[in-house]
Amino acid sequence: MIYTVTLNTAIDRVIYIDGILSRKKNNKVKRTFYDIGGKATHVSVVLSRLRIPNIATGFVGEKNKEKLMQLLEEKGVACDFIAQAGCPTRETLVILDDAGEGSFMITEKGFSVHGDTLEKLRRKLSEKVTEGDFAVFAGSLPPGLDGDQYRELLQAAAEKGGKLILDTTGAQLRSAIRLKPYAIKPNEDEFQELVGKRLNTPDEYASEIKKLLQAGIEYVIVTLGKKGSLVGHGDEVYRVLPPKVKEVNDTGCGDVFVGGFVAGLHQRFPLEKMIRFATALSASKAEQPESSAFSPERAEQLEGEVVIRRLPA
Ligand code: TA6
Repeated sequence: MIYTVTLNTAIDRVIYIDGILSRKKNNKVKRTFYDIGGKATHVSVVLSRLRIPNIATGFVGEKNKEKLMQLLEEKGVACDFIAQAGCPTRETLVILDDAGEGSFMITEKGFSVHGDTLEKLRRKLSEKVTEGDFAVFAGSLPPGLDGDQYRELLQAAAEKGGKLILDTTGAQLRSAIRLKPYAIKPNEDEFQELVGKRLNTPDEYASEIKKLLQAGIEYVIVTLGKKGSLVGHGDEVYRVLPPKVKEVNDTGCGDVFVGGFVAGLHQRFPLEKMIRFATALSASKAEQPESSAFSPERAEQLEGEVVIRRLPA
């Protein structure tokens, strides 16, 4: 089974502005709608669409829980969240305008998780995640959850042989590294923060990625936004260039990449196929207006346009 764990779930409110978003002006809304927010939930959306069994878990605020559950249900996601009474799930504003330069994402902090809520999730992960399972932890931590508590949750998911796939940042990524996760997916800033230095060339990235591979992490993936990614596995690091697409909404592209990667692992794709699949799926996401939408059919057309080069060149 694949478990996706979103500790700070969200409901995205996507707002399309007529014209260019400007200060000191009445910016008119062209179109607005709600979508699934929170990063690991998006991984579940990808897996569910591809008919790969998975369970989305994590924390939700009881107050507006039904709204998020309904959105997830519409996308066929099986949910098993821990709800905390008296709290709302946070809302994320995703604002797009006609500039075509990407979204503005404005996130709330989310609700503070109580000790008993945390313990319920720890126990669930400890009981459910077993040998051969994947546990995908993605997104920010809610307020009140510290690095040690985060590590306890990871340990609970890994104690019976569950493989950890992490899309996280800062101190929690640093402390999680000690648990030798199966895969990590920082973006370029997060990766530079992790290794504690500025990296200027793909070869400089490759040499730091190799150190982490040698330390026992199976896959080290550094996403570079529109510029693609760097993928390290075994003794090799690859520079991956994505296909060119007309970007409509970039929010969630990284999440869809992780979804494609996990789907590839589940289907035991060879590395090159897995990279092409995840990259093309993520590119197909950028063409869609919603946060959680993508197109497997379009991805199939785009796979051949993904360029993969071994590093150092
Ligand atoms: O990657 C997009 C997204 O998953 C949005 O749907 C949004 O809710 C946000 O990221 C949450 O990110 P955070 O890092 O705050 O957990």
